[in-house]
Amino acid sequence: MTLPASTASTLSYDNKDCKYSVFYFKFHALGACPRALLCFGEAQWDNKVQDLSEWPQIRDSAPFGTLPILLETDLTTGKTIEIPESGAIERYLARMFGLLGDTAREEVLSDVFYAQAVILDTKYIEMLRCTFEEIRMKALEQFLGTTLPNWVKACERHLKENGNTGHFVDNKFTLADIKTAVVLDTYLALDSEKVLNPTNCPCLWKLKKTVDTHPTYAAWRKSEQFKDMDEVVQAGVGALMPLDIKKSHIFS
Ligand SMILES: N[C@@H](CCC(=O)N[C@@H](CS)C(=O)NCC(=O)O)C(=O)O
Repeated sequence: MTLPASTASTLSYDNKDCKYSVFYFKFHALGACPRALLCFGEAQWDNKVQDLSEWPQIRDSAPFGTLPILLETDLTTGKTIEIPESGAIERYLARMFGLLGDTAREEVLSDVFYAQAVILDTKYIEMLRCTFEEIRMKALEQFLGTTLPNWVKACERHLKENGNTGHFVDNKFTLADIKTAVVLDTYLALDSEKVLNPTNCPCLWKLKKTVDTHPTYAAWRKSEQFKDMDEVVQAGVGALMPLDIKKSHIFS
């Protein structure tokens, strides 16, 4: 991780003229939220796809041997910052683009529901992806029957209290909205219709629509690059469990 010595000025969230590169593999997973945030920030960015076959030779040059990595280039000074760890990248971009709320109250609300989306996604990966073939279908039943509905219920309760604005925090976009909409893509693609539908979770449905119809993000979701990654996910995850990636494109 190559943060410059004087991080105070680098992290002061002034209006720097920057461009960004997201280094990740050719699928959504942990690359999806950083890419979405760059759309919401109307940033100048590109998607650097790491070929899986070349990854073993490159792994040692990554700070923690993993991707995603965000590269920020200050266009005025030419200085670069390399940031690993998806959570750090997401919070950094959210802060840069004013997506962490404007007060401590707003920030903590965003943090809580951001954390919930991260925890749910970690459970999904542990229960369904990194598991044995023999128990995957049983784990899917438990995820769709208990884990996902519990998360949906908690989100609905808060979103309703917030007036069903399509946001977790008042009437403004925060990291929590964006992370939630991103992780929902995966669950919508599963056989989750009983849980994820406009009658059972009207407020989450509205949040998903509010995020996915943001013009810059909607354009990214319709891009060839995004479609290519959809295909990779369909082939890879679809080989492990029933999945139809088209179902994640309800609104864009
Ligand atoms: N805690 C890290 C985990 C990153 C991670 O495990 N990335 C995986 C892809 S999803 C990876 O780079 N795998 C390649 C490897 O481990 O060699 C983060 O959140 O960024």
